[in-house]
Amino acid sequence: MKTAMLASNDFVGISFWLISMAMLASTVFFFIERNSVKASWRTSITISGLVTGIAFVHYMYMREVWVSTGTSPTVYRYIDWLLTVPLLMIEFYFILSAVKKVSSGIFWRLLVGSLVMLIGGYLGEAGYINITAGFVIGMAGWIYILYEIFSGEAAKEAAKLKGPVNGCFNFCKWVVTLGWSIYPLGYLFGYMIGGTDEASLNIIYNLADLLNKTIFGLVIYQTAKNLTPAGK
Ligand SMILES: *C/C=C(C)/C=C/C=C(C)/C=C/C1=C(C)CCCC1(C)C
Repeated sequence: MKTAMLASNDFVGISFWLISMAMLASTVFFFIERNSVKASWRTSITISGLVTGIAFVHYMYMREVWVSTGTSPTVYRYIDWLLTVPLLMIEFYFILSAVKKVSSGIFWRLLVGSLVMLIGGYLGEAGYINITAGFVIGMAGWIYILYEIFSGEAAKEAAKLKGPVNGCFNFCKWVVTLGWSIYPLGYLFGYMIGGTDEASLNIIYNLADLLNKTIFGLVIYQTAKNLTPAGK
């Protein structure tokens, strides 16, 4: 039987602890640093802090579930995703609107696409709809947001920009493509074709979250900082 204390050989549990502290530290950092960047970038930094803050709270619960039961904290993960993923997606809108006027259609399409992706995945994982149907709906939502940032209006607006903002947009775009691909792969191997155990899946998800939430936010912060005049 498992105890409620972290065992020294429980590497999944240790990864939950490490990431929860990284999320806490990032949250404090983003909120404190928010005022050190130009006003037009502050919304983006606030959103980065909200993402890691929401993740921090969920990580506290997730690591508790893992350490005391040894099972995947799926419900907490999805609640976290439901809140943080749309926030991460609308960062693309705020990155663009920090430097130019862009249409709110970008904001709404990214928001709706990410919700379709998550609701499809959850309905499939929780057994409300067929597992494959959930995957297909989820993939459709993801492909839709990838379309928007690779070829849609957001992509066209970003292409007109040069320098650090364009670089930041592109970095974030590849995070959503490569870093995010880990989650549908986990769904595929975990529920549809088999091949992964819960322990490795959780370590992979935890490390992915570090890239997709913390490093994502740090790159936006770094860009904002670059564009803020010295001494501001
Ligand atoms: C911080 C948490 C993040 C960035 C979570 C992202 C989650 C996804 C990109 C999930 C995607 C899925 C699909 C594309 C299809 C199947 C179901 C999902 C929800 C696992």
